Amino acid sequence: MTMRSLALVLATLLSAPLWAEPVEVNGAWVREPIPGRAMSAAFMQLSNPGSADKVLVSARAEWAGNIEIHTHTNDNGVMRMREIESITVPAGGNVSLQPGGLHLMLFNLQLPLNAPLALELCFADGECQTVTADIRGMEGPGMGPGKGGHHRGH
Ligand SMILES: [Cu+2]
Repeated sequence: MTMRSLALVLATLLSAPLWAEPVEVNGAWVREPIPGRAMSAAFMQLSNPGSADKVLVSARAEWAGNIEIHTHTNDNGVMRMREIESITVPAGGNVSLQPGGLHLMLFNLQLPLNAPLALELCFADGECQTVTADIRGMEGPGMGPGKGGHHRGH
């Protein structure tokens, strides 16, 4: 076998869906807790390069006693949070966890928090992956619109 044909075989193997591709997580951050409160929220962009939907069902971290998946609903003009079972990241699509929308609710925080924070995300297919999150205040960067498609680092 020539080097060229070996390279072709390897390229074919590497592009084959031998395992589910992990969800790509960008820009994960945790809102700096209000002083005296052991509670906060985490936000991030999830994108799914694979050909199967990925369903986020739970998250855990050493620095948080409990983490719930939350969304906001507009209840006659009043924004309320409620717990949901899961977040589906569609095949080839992406989902934003952002203030005012989907988020991970963090309870029983071990204060003070120190970045980078390791956060484990677990999916319905049993796969878990660890991401790292920064800590940002309410006025932190990246909360405004218009940053779509700009991925900084991996
Ligand atoms: Cu919440």
